[in-house]
Amino acid sequence: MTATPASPSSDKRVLLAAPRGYCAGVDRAVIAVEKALEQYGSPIYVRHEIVHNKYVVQTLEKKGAIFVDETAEVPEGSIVMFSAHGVAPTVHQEAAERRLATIDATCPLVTKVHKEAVRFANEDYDILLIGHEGHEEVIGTSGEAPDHITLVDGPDDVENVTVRDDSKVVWLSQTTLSVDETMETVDKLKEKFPKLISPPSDDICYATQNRQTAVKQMGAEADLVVVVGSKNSSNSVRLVEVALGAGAKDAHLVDFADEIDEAWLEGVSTVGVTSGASVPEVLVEGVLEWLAQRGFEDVEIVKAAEESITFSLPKELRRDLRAEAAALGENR
Ligand code: 0CJ
Ligand code: F3S
Repeated sequence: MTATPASPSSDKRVLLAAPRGYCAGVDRAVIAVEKALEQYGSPIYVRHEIVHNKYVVQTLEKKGAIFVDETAEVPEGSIVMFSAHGVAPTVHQEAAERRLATIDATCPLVTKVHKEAVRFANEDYDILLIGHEGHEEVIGTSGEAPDHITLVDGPDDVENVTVRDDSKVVWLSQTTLSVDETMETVDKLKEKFPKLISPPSDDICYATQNRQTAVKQMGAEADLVVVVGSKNSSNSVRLVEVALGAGAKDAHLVDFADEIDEAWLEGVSTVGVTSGASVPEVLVEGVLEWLAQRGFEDVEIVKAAEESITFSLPKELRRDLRAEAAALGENR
């Protein structure tokens, strides 16, 4: 009898980031659209993608949400919801002029930055807003104090920045930036404006920071990092950059498992997996299944932080849900 050699145990493994996926602001915004559809019926208009995720938008469209770019596209008298990224005050005015009922799903952590902008503008500071030009959140925050805010789009943009009075300058930022790149921008700004003051608390939110910390922890060990997220999702795109910066040999952003290229797996034994703050877990599960079918069945969690933060629903929605609950109680 000839002995069959034991098959070598697989060295293929997955490192799965924790935390990943939905943050408190996204969870609240997506539930707000679903609850609004239940409460008022379809259609509910949503100005801008509620969050930057293809699957979320497609799923809510099927349930009766209509996504528009501008408030002007919403029929007079309808309901419009504002996305998690926030809007400028002019958008609230336009909605009022069109007699629209509004539900504001702006993340409370974005609202916090808007309030900081208003406060520093009232004190006549020049505000250097670090962020990506054209991003919805930056447009909304800039709209709070357009005469006081100058956008700084990364370290290379610092040389172009001018201020009125360099003894009265503050920096603020978009919530979903790379922490390290933002600190590089701030250091350069401080060289140029030594009296520059910092925001009272972190503008880059807890969820952005934690997802970057987790991907950094796995980066050095990963031959490939798969980040689940959409191309227009700033925080998801940053995870790819952070993974590469932390030493991952390769990293890609995919919306769905079927976008993964088999060729990326050549010579790969460790695959890191994570997802942006706007990504439902079902999409990560799809990626894990796809990898398991190719021998990557072993999954180790790389845990960077515990998250327990939650936000209550937008106040307009809470008011109407409460009123309905009260009416139901009276009729019992
Ligand atoms: O701006 C936000 C309040 C973040 C929302 C969640 O992520 P996402 O992908 O919709 O938006 P970013 O492009 O800002 O990351
Ligand atoms: Fe808010 Fe941060 Fe999520 S700003 S929507 S908690 S990514």
